[in-house]
Amino acid sequence: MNLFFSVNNVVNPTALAQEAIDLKKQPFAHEQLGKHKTLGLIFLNPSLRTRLSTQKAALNLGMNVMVMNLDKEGWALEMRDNVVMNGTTVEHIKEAAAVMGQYCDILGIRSFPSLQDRTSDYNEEVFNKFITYCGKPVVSLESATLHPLQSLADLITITELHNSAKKPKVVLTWAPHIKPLPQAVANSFSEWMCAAEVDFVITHPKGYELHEAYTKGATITHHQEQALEQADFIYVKNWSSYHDYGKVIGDYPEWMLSLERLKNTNNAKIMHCLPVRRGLELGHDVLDSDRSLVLKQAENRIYAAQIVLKKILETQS
Ligand code: AN0
Ligand code: CP
Repeated sequence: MNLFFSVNNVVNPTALAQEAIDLKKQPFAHEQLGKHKTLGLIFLNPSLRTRLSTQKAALNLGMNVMVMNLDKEGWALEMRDNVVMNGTTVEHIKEAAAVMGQYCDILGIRSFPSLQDRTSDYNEEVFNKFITYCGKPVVSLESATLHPLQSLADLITITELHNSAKKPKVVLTWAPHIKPLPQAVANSFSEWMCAAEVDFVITHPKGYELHEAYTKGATITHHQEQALEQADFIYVKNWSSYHDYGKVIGDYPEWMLSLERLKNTNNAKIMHCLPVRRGLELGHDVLDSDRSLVLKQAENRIYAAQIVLKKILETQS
């Protein structure tokens, strides 16, 4: 593997999740693999889990890690080609990415969408420039459209907790938020679930339809109540509109889940990638109950990152 950007970079997502579960039992079994190898983690946006779990995963594999908050600590970057840089940008992505590629064996990059220019965001213009100019294997730490390490951790979590021979019913439900958030987590969870052995349902208010490239094979409904019936796992996430791009087109506070709203589910477990706004996106009662898997998901971010870094290191050695 030399790119981890989407589920399409993985031959068998179910098998990869299982390999991560095996790795979790012996996290230090491959600590020679990353010896004298350097991982660079480049952030253009904030992060808690991605930064720390990916760093820990690399340390478990014996790698060195360098972290750069490029948005705050780096020179202002120019992303456009062939412009006269007589404005506020100081350094071009061409040089910046190439330099970081010289210092690192693998690079991880977080770059959120603008939520202004849908074409640029969905063409992954920033992320693709990094790939082109750094010349090293790249792991997405969440790009404009996808968050594959999160989705792999989510698949690991569902695989660990599902305890019946029957396929689990997994529901992705839109949740309220006051700010426009990316579609990346929802797009990504959807494409991983469509590739996994689950019955997958997406529910959201009208106008919050995701780009259909990510939802092929999913059942999609505007009726949340109906979608939740007999659910085994419910994944809660807000996203802004794709069609009215980057807009919050309605508040829908009634879409927030509380324990009361879960009574027709199959004792469903509740998932969220975090960070979560309590009382707005998800009820305090749900987050504080044993139905919540949010901390397990966050823990599994380590093993998602570790199996991906292991695959890349194995390709290099
Ligand atoms: C980001 C998002 O929704 O994509 C990151 C989630 C991992 N969340 C926020 O900006 C609050
Ligand atoms: N879930 C997730 O990616 O969290 P961070 O934004 O804190 O990395």
